[in-house]
Amino acid sequence: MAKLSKLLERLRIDDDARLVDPEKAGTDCVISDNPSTGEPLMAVRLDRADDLEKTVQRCTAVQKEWRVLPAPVRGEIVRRIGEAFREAKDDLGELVSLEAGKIRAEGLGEIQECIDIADFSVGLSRQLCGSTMHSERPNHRMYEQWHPLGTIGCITAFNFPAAVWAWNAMLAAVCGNVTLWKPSLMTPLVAVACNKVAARVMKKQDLFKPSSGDPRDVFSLIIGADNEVAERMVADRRLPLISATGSCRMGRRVGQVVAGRLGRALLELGGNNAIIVMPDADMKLVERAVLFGAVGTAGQRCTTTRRLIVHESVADRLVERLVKLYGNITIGDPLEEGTLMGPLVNARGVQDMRAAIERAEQEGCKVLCGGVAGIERMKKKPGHFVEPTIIRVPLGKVPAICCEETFAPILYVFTVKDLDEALALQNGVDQGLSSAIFTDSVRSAERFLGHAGSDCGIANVNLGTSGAEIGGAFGGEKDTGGGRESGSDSWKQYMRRQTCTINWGNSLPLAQGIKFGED
Ligand code: UN1
Repeated sequence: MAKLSKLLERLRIDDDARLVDPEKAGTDCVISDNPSTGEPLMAVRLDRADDLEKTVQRCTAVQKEWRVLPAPVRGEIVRRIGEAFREAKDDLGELVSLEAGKIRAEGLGEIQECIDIADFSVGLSRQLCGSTMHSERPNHRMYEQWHPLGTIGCITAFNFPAAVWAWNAMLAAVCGNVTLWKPSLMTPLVAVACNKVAARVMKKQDLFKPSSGDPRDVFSLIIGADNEVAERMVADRRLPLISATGSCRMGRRVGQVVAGRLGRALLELGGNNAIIVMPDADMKLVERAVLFGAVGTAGQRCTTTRRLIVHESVADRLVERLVKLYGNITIGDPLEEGTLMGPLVNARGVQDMRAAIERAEQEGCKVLCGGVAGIERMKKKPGHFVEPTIIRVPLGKVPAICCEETFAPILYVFTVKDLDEALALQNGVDQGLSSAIFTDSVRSAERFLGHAGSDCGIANVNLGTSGAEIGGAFGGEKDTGGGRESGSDSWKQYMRRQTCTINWGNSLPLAQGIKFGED
């Protein structure tokens, strides 16, 4: 606890009015637990529907002024936020480890992702370009331009408690929008801390001084229960875009409600990502990629490798190697040097993992390591630890459980005869986020990348399914929701396109050569 108070002090959120001593917490609070110990870290006061209403009003007001600030000036402010994240990186990374259970390297990586997207957004602030077209009419000019949307509702999950907000908020900010962030109730402290980093910069800067309202409202935070806050946000017409990360079930609900009001939804939902291993693969690379992809973040990334689809000629040897490597993984305190796998986020995560393993066994699969026995062994430790698990699927079968996303370190191994079978298996699930093939054959790689290849939003050759850079557009197809966040031209989703035609002549010619009255 002393360690936590020091950390909160360094992050300068120790005196935040939202934070409450867990022992004094009432029903108006959510308790943030340390998944490594199962003990409360802190209680955080929940916002209610009327807080949401006031916040949306403040967002709407400040956005009216933020949108007319030149984009490069907005970029300069985002640059300073990126700098502030650089300064706070170690402490924020540690808080991510404490609250979400990620090992230190991954906690730091997450904050680096915030810094990277801030840098990307700074450059973007001078490149929000539209095209110019040639008009079919004489003395006419036609072009398109991009305007801000308004206030973006951003709903994030526990597993990337900082980065996914940053992907949305930094892009949204340079585009002239305000972001209203609703974080997961499992990671409210990271949200308070990240929000504070942005708020302090907004307060100190002298480039944006709105005549009404507070510049800090450009990055707004609402911490509340789903029925009280998220449901209302999703239905609120003042939020033209809802960007939501989470389960397919949650996304389906968000998508339907937002569509009902003809709003925009940017959905980043479940994955069921596979690595295909061909006989000509570099096995050293495969082993490393599988370890990071399947065991990293304790299997709690949406990009986690959940299925390994291996050519029959190399399957047994690879599985044997992996079982050996899994046996050497250090599981424990995420902040301790040498730990490779921290805990699952809560007891529910452990229950879900156990249930998935049991179902797999009922469906004829064989647990090669970890498993229910691993969960039992880990009960010796406090917190929500499990052992990473490899499960071999019987030949020619696709058990139903392997088609679901279980947010835990379970790797299902399939054996196939050729690339056709591998691709059919890989694409034969509802989710379509990330995919990878390991091969030294140009033909296999290109087939995997071709139109009849991987159906996922992300397709990698000789690298794993997780750990994408921010520069590319991030997201997936089918039940993954179709949204694209982060790099490339994802910014367009945060803006509205306007097609403009200017007549600088003395007559009014009509398009399609239509004659209407005189001229
Ligand atoms: C997520 O799990 O919601 O590609 C996002 C990755 C990370 C982002 C994951 N950069 O694994």
